[in-house]
Amino acid sequence: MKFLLLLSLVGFCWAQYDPHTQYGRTSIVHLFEWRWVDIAKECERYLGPKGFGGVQVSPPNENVVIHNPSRPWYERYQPISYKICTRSGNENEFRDMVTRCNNVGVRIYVDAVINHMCSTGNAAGTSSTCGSYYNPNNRDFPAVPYSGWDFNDGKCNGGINNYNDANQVRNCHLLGLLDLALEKDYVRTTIADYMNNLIDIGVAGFRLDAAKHMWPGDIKAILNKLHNLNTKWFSQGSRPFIFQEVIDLGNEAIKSNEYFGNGRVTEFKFGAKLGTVIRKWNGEKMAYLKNWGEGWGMMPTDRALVFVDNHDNQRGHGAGGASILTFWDARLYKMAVGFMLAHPYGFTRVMSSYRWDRRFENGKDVNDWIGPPNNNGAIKEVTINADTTCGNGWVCEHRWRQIRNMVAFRNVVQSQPFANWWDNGSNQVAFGRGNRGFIVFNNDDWSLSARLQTGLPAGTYCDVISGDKINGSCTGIKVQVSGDGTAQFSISNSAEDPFIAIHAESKL
Ligand code: QV4
Ligand code: CA
Repeated sequence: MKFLLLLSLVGFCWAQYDPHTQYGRTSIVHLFEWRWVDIAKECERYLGPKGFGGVQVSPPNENVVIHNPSRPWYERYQPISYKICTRSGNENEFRDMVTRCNNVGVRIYVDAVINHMCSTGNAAGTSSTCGSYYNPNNRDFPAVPYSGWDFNDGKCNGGINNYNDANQVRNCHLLGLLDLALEKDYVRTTIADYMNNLIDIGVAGFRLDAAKHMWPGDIKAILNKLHNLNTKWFSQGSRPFIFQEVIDLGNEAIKSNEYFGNGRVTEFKFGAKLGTVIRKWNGEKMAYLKNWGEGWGMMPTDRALVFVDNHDNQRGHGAGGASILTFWDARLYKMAVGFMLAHPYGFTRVMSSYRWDRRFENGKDVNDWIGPPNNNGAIKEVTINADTTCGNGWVCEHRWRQIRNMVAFRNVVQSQPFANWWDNGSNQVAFGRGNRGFIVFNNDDWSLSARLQTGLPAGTYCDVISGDKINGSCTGIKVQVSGDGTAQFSISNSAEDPFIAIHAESKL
């Protein structure tokens, strides 16, 4: 009996770290600002067939409508109520998306904005995505309902001036956003009711927005109120997957590890450091990546949610600075995403963006606020071109051959150990994953030519970066692995994509 009890406890506490993706699916994609109807279609036509594990969706709850500037993406981080009613769609469309994605093995993770409501900068009224009335000045949100009692004004009614004062960071206004009193049971229950509605619909878990600004104990109290996942798609007793947005680059009072008890935590050092290495700034070189992961001062791999860029730092918000690689730096970006997906560290999230008219003044993009492609405020449909890329201004990085194929690579090498590291002491490196996969990078200004131990069985393999294995033949480079596991690699430094990846399922 004791063993069973232990098992259930381990199972219970373990689960917040488990994304509950279908077996063999190891990454999720952030379809930033997509409409629910488009996500449902993408699950069925692409994400399911291509082995994606799930989708992080933009906040589904009613938000403020900002007209100055005109409908910025960030209005969705200013809640008005917990009605599932935004520019991405209504509750029926949300339900339909969750059902259709789950039915093809693709999970849905909700961006939960539960630290705050809208900013004090908004005038009272009904300028909201579902028409609900609100008055930030007297903390009146009747569509929840929240009133003055439910906010932290008694503790702090100013901004966060000192990020080394944990009380300020948790109890004051992040960016002027009205801070909820999460120690109150009424507030905790109201938030849990919102999240439980989503859980009962069939979502697999949550991104907790601005988690650094919430006390870990308050988060835990809310999580303890959450239902188990819907047994229509998840096994009995499954707990919601939790990943908490905590930006910890090591220079503030608040540390990621304070949040480990609640679930996984976003590892922002990952993208910031990898961007610096791939850009070869500050004397960094890829040869130093031999001990990538905890060796670089990052959190334990089983607590980390990792990514190259996110919706904030791809446009200069949040953290990471100029080193962050994005789709705007396509060639280097593909290398960084390829490295992330091949390496065993962390649970991986791929970014999927929209283009906007960047305009730099004094080094800052003054158009960093621009929202998703739209027709007079209505988000545009994600159209799919004949070459499988996206139209209407959607970037669809997750559909780029190199990235899509590396998502599959990660699935094929799942649970295989990091192996057969090689480097030239500079920016030519290679490593494998057991006997299931191998990847080689040339980020030097000269060509790579080397015979390397791949760890793979003998045979002819299709390089999934330069092409695809289609009907048993390869549309790209072919790699011959000998009986001793070695293969000759040649990569020009001027190649379109100066890296090669092969794996057990790309064997011809
Ligand atoms: C302005 C002033 C404030 C003033 C306020 C008064 O800057 O000093 O008090 O007006 O009204 C937008 C504007 C911002 C404005 C604010 C409130 O950019 O200038 O404040 O609205 O009107 C996103 C955007 C923010 C945006 C916010 C709310 O990034 O620019 O603010 O949404 O619309 C820290 C946190 C981290 C956070 C990161 C951005 O630790 O948690 O900052 N990241 C998450 C999300 C992010 C989101 C929020 C948190 C807030 O990833 O997208 O901020 O929910 O690092
Ligand atoms: Ca707070």
